[in-house]
Formats: sequence, structure tokens, C-alpha cells
Amino acid sequence: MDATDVTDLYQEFGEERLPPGQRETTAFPVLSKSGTPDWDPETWEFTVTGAVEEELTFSWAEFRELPSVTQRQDFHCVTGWSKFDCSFTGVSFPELAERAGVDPEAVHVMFSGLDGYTTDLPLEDCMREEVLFAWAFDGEALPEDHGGPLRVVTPHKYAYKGAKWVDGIEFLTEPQRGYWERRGYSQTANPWEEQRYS
Ligand SMILES: Nc1nc2c(c(=O)[nH]1)N[C@H]1C(S)=C(S)[C@@H](COP(=O)(O)O)O[C@H]1N2
Ligand SMILES: [Mo]
Repeated sequence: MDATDVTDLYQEFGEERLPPGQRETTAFPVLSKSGTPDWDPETWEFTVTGAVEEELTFSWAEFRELPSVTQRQDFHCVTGWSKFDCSFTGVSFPELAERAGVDPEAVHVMFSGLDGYTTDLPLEDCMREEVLFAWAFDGEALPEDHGGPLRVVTPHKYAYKGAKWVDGIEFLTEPQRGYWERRGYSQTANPWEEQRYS
């Protein structure tokens, strides 16, 4: 499948593709707060809850039938490494949000993963075509260490905003903090502004 190149999105935020204080790596390190959780394609469920017109639940088979895209993106870890030209395939955030119908009162989103991880973002930072619920990396099933079967990628943010093993999102009418955000990391996490901590 042809990938749409979105690696130029840095031009909205800064002069340089490599954000300040980052160094480029070709490796793809694994960073997880705890181990890689098990999942069962028969019982896995993805839920969309909170401030929406209709709460949604998808089985793995149903989720895989949603319209998908492939994009070439950069990946910026808050610990200082960036990996260019990652190809991710999945469903865009706006595509999913449209199916649930976002309540006009919603301002924020909480993502959660099978390992108990959570991360939050302002709604406007989620409503971008580059925010993907991705199941493939470089044309192969997303490796389990990197969040398989499904993870979020946020190329305009530090990568802790991308929940691995994501199995639910909640639309919120007031901001709340996720796992690292409660421990002092930035809620907005713009790499070109070096928003690492809050
Ligand atoms: N579910 C879950 N998602 C997570 C994490 C985690 O511990 N659990 N770690 C975050 C952090 S801090 C980073 S830097 C990226 C790392 O993704 P990678 O392991 O694919 O490099 O995942 C993010 N998403
Ligand atoms: Mo991280």
C-alpha cells in the first residue's frame, strides 16, 4: 500500500525536522512502564465512551474493518531519541470520532491500554489525520512489544501520548491527567517547544 508522507508536519511547529534536544536513531527501542500484556483476539474489545452521541464497542474483527490509511511518520521519544520514516497503518482519530459523534462539550480525551496505562490530550490535538490507531508497522503486524495488536501514534507529540495496547478512549468535558502526566510530564507535549514536563 502506498504511504502518505506526513513527515513534513514539523513545519507547523518548527524550522527543523529533528526537534530541539533530540538525536536521531535508526533503532526502535521499547519503552513500557510494565511488561507486554497478553491479549485474546476472541475477547478483545475496544470502547469509545464519555461525551459522545453514541458509545461504541468494537470486536477485533470489527475494528479491522474500519477504513484505514498508511502514513510515513516521525516518532519522537521524550527521553531524547527520534526515529524518522516509520510507516504505520491504521484508523485515524477523526474517522473513529465521527462514528461516535463527539459531544460539543467534549474538550479532552483519555486513552487507555491493556496494561493499565493512560494518557491524555486536548481534543483538538487528537482531531488530526496523523493521529492513528495503528495495527501495522512497516507493512507487518505491529510487534507486541510496540503495542500490538493496536497502539496510538502521535507524530506531532512526544511518543508517551501514543498508548500502546490501546483498548479504549473516553471523551471528557474537563481535562484529566494520564499515567505520566500525573507524574509531571506535559499534557501538551509539543516536541518543537520542548514541552517535556509540566
Ligand atoms: N500502554 C502503554 N503505552 C505506552 C507506554 C506504556 O508503558 N504503556 N509507554 C509510552 C512511552 S513513555 C513511550 S516513549 C512509547 C514507547 O513506544 P515504543 O515502546 O513502541 O518505542 O509508548 C508509550 N505508550
Ligand atoms: Mo517515553
